[in-house]
Amino acid sequence: MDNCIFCKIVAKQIPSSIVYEDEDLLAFKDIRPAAPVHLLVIPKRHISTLSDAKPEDTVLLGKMLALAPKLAAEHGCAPVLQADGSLHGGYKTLINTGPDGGQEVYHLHLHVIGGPHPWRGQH
Ligand code: DGP
Repeated sequence: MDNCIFCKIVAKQIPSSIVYEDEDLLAFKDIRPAAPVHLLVIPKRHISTLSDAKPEDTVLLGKMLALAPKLAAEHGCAPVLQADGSLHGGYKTLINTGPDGGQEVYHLHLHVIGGPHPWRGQH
């Protein structure tokens, strides 16, 4: 899509810190990180919002979600069981949808946010 910043990132027309790429997906670092790890997972094909995804996009949506734990592990924020039985680490996955959902960029993206951050302990 012509005026979409994330389509331009997919096309490598503007720079980004890419952490993962395959034929369907791209993942890169958020330019305004809300936490030590803040990645965005996007479909390469333009889908404006989660509400624009079609039933035939179900596998693609599943791929996006399944990539989150892999990226979290690679970036050191997967939950890890400690020797004392406590669980440390972890990350948040988030899709903002539409104005009331806080969506700024209208190309579907999944936030993967890890490390201590202001939302810790909140819903
Ligand atoms: P959202 O509110 O869910 O639409 O979040 C959009 C996110 O995209 C926001 O956290 C900042 C990030 N972002 C916006 N423009 C760029 C960009 O040009 N490059 C990168 N890497 N991230 C961007």
